[in-house]
Amino acid sequence: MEKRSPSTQEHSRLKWVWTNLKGRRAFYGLGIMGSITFNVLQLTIPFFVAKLIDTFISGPDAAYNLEHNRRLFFIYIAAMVGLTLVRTVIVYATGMIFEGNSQWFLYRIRNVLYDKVQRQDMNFYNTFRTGDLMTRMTGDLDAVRHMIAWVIKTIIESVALYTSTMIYFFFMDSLLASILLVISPLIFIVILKFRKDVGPKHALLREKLSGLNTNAQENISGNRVVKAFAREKYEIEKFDRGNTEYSETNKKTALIWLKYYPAIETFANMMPIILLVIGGFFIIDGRLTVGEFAAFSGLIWAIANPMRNLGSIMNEFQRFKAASAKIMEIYYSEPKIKDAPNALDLPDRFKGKVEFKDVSFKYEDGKLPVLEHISFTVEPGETLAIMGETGCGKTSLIHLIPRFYEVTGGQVLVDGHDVRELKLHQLRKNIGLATQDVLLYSDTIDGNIAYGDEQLPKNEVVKFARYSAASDFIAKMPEGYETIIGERGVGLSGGQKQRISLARALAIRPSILILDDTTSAVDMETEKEIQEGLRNLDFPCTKIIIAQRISTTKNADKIMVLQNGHIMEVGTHEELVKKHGYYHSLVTLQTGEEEFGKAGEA
Ligand code: DGT
Ligand code: MG
Repeated sequence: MEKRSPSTQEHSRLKWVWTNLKGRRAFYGLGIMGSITFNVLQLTIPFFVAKLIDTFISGPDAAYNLEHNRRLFFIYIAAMVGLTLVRTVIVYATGMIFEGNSQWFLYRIRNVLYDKVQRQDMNFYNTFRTGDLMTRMTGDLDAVRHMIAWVIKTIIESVALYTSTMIYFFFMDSLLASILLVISPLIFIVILKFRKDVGPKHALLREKLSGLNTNAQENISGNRVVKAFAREKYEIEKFDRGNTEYSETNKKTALIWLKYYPAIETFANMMPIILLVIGGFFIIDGRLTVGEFAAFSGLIWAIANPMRNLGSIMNEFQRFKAASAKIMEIYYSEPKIKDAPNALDLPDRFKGKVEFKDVSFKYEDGKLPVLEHISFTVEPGETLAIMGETGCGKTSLIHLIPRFYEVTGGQVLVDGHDVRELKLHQLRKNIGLATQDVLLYSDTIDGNIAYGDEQLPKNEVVKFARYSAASDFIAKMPEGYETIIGERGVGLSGGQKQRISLARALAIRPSILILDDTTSAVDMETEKEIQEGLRNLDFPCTKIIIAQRISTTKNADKIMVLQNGHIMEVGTHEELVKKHGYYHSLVTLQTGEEEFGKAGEA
């Protein structure tokens, strides 16, 4: 899109607006027709005033007409009043149509954008910052709405008014009209220069706003870090700097118009002067009647004002251009990870076999591979524990199972099928994942646990809370399961949040349960309780558990130790202890010599 010429880009932007007005185009067209009509009707009063003057005041038969043609006089007056009333009704209706349509468009696009954002893959979220996405869905959308509600309407009004007035002028006196017309190209040259100046400023302004929003968003959601480090003053100053820059850029953008404004104003003001001088001579020559002169001067604003409007139209158009580019980027974005055209339709519940075949993986924006040549199999119902030092690739590995990222080599198979052949929705519905960073919604505890299955009855919610050793602390909360969790889980301890997130993962009765360090923040006693719960689930389930504690992993069917993206050791607790490798040293470290001795003998 970047490579296209500016004019084609604008063309496709407007086309995009038009495409999305589908279903409302006729209505929008009606608004446009209304705009044209009421602007042509602006000619009513000057037209009839000219008629009245020439027929009853200054024309050669004025005295006669005043005596014998009274009826005509009243017809003219009635026509003036009647058409003015009609015009008022059309103005009102047109305003309603444009406003209604723009709100309708806004509603529609906002939904599409939200839908697009929701369906994006992880890489998208790594690329776009939340504050920027929010700007797109609010400020940028409003700029587009303004285009539909105001800019297009004003352009049509200006063109209709200018053209109809000019045609009327040509009918009255083509020479005078031509002289007035000569000014117009000059104004256009100035406006085109203005456009060149102001365009980049709007793009910059939009970036600054997005930066400001991102800063605010990150600070609000990370307020506890700010407080912990007592960095409020620093953050306020940082925001103030951004705010000042934004405000300065805004001012500079507004000042650009002031640079061009005097030229436009001079040209626009020349019109009445030209009319006065040349029109005056024409009346003296008898070329122009007094009534016609009155019509010219009563309508001179109708050709000067559209020119004055060009500045703000151009300004708003450039704002639209910057904003719509940002919106269209999301609008046309497609997740890279999506269903294959011939994706398999498996039975709703998977068996839960997970297999990695020589898997390698590298993040799109990363330089080095994170995983290399990983092969293992977990049979349905088995438990695999994954261990390894921080940063060795554990989280990256498990994220390949629900296909959050695409492997760069090898295959990830679930129930014997490459995950790329499965329907994403089906695959993910079968996986219960408790992520390393717990994010709970500002909803009740009940609502959080039942997130994956809204129909879950209350007693089931309690059961899953019991599995994850959360039922006791929930029961002690003031409103039990109806307690509303604050944003990002304010009001709950880390271990409590982890347990609710575990209950949430269990509540969909997944055939594959993946826990990423989910019990790291709970005490040993509770951990034991959770282990017990996980062993006694009332549904079959393959478990893949990332943990650092031997107590969590030792009962697993298989323990896999990763190092630097490679499998270093794999086996049961007993096998690995005998191996005297990394796992062995972990056991020594965590359970002490004595315990290790016992384990070693077993
Ligand atoms: P942990 O949770 O601290 O125990 O560490 P792991 O084992 O879960 O590590 P993991 O898989 O999060 O990260 C492995 C490597 O990949 C590490 O060098 C950081 C890098 N990495 C993680 N996430 C991203 C990402 O979104 N983009 C890029 N470029 N690199 C990432
Ligand atoms: Mg991790």
